[in-house]
Amino acid sequence: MSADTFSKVDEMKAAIEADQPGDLQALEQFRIKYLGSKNVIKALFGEIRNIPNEQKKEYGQRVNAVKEAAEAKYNSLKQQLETAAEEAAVKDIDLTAPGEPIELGSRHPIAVTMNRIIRIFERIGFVVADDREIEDDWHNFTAMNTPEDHPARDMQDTFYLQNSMEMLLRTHTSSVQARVMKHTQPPIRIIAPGRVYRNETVSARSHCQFHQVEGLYVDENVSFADLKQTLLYFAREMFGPDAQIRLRPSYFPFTEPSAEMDVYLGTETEKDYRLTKGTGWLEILGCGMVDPAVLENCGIDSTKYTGFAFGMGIERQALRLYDIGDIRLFFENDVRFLKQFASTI
Ligand code: 2U9
Repeated sequence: MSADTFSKVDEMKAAIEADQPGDLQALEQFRIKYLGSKNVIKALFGEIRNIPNEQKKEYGQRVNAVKEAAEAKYNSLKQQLETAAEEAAVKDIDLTAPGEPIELGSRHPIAVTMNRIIRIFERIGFVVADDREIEDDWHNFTAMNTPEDHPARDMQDTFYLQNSMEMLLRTHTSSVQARVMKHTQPPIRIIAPGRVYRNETVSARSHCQFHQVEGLYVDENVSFADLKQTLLYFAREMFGPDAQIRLRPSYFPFTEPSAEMDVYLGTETEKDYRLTKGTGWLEILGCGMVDPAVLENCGIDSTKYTGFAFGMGIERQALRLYDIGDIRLFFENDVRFLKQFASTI
């Protein structure tokens, strides 16, 4: 009985030696058979209870040697076959073939328009400020002098985070400027470009997300004349050296006095006639002197400092610059649309 059992071990040993898996698939079958959780060597170990006590030790050692031989064979074949498979895979590669072409992208027309505006203000000393898009109610509304009952605070107009009227998607980048004022004393001369959100029905003319560039200048003796001259400079850089501007009185909670600025494009071309509804004047931004309450809210002494601020939407200017008919195209990421605006800025 025991001789018979010992010979089974020899047979297994011979079988393992004879087994020559030629590829990784066959090697996996080898692994399952000899080393897997239900492997055949386990049955040999099971036979140990039928072996006389004085032979148990030798039997155990021999079965162990079989197991080790299977493991060694598996490991060395694995390495050999993997190397062979890799070599076979690269053998057919034509190293002289040209690489896959990398598709070149182009700047988004909103980014191009925004960068143009940023460059213009950078030339006269404004520095870009950037901050979060998910804001708290204080920086977006309270600091900006927007009263509790102001319609902008309504859920109809602003996206609040679920279950919290404290956190929201910023409705303007003024919140960035409030944050800068809280940690910096004047002189402050910043522009805050970025994406903002309003709860509006999406149409060809308006969208629930859009981009703004806002500006802020706070120092001693900053006057409305400084505001007007800065904006005239901007209009001439953006629209050409002959550009004319006009300011119409307006109202914003965060500026006093406030105004809206129009640029004269004329009515000579059909496009300008259409854009300006026959008046020649195009409204491009809102502005005003920063309300002293806003300065105080952000820790700036309003008896010592004054400031001006302005804000403009980018989409409308980009629509005009590129003669695009529908604002939704800016947010659809259709490569056929975006490809048309190759630009380096
Ligand atoms: C601080 C104080 C005041 C920024 C300003 C406007 C006027 C304005 C609109 C233009 C089109 C928003 O994108 S739009 O819908 N903005 O008319 N924005 S004054 O006033 C500030 C900013 C920061 C600390």
